[in-house]
Amino acid sequence: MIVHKKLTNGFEYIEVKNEAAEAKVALQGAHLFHYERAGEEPILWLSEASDFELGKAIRGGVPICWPWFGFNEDKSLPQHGFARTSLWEFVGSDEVDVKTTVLTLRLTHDEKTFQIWHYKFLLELKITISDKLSMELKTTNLDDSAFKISQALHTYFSVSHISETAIKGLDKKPYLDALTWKKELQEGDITFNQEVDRVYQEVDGEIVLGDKNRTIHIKNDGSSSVVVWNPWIEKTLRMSAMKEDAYKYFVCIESANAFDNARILEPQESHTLVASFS
Ligand code: TA6
Repeated sequence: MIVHKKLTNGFEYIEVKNEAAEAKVALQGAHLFHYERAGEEPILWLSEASDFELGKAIRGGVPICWPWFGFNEDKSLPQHGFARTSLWEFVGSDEVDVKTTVLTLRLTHDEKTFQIWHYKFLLELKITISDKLSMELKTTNLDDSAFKISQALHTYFSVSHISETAIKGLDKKPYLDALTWKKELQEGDITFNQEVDRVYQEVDGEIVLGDKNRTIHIKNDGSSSVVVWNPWIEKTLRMSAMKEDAYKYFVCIESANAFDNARILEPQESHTLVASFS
């Protein structure tokens, strides 16, 4: 079942239910903000304090950071780009079988995007909702000049408690610590007892997120960086749309091409970033 919903303030989203899972995707940002397998707790975290307002990014789910990840050199431009606050077009849906639904959304250049970024592009997102969730973000350069993109599927995973959370699969991987801007090497699993904001590089295999109740397997393709972020106590108090204890209940593991892994696309060239969670 696919239902197109609209809030009184004009905010629109698509609700999907099939025998394996349910999901909700906002047209603003093609932002998946709910995904739950039948009979299980939601996999994505969504802030109780999040706004569903045009022009403001939803806090939680899977914001799409594009065409840049993090800050732009021009500090007047929005952090993490404009895709997450732009209105996407809902292209269509395919109920492949009783347990699998595919949604397609797209964003292309217009006068608004030209004010922020001077290139012609097509950005397409395919979301497969089943007992596994998969997201494919395809960028096509429609311009006469090459352009550079960095990007992330900035997934907020819900966890039982951050102190019971461990991430496997990044042992011995180099990372840039975004708190100190130093290059470091991961030793063992990642656990949390303070703020963590790291961009892991040269990532190729599966990443496994475990907490007290469950294990989630994350596979990425077309991506060699993974961002791991939890704001901990102090930063949470300064974040928009987060309650003061929010940091306890999520961790971001982001399927990315960031910093050294930014991609240059020649005219007519495409690149696809894929993330899947099971
Ligand atoms: O991906 C980690 C990060 O870049 C952090 O530095 C943190 O600020 C976060 O993203 C959230 O950014 P936002 O713009 O959504 O507040």
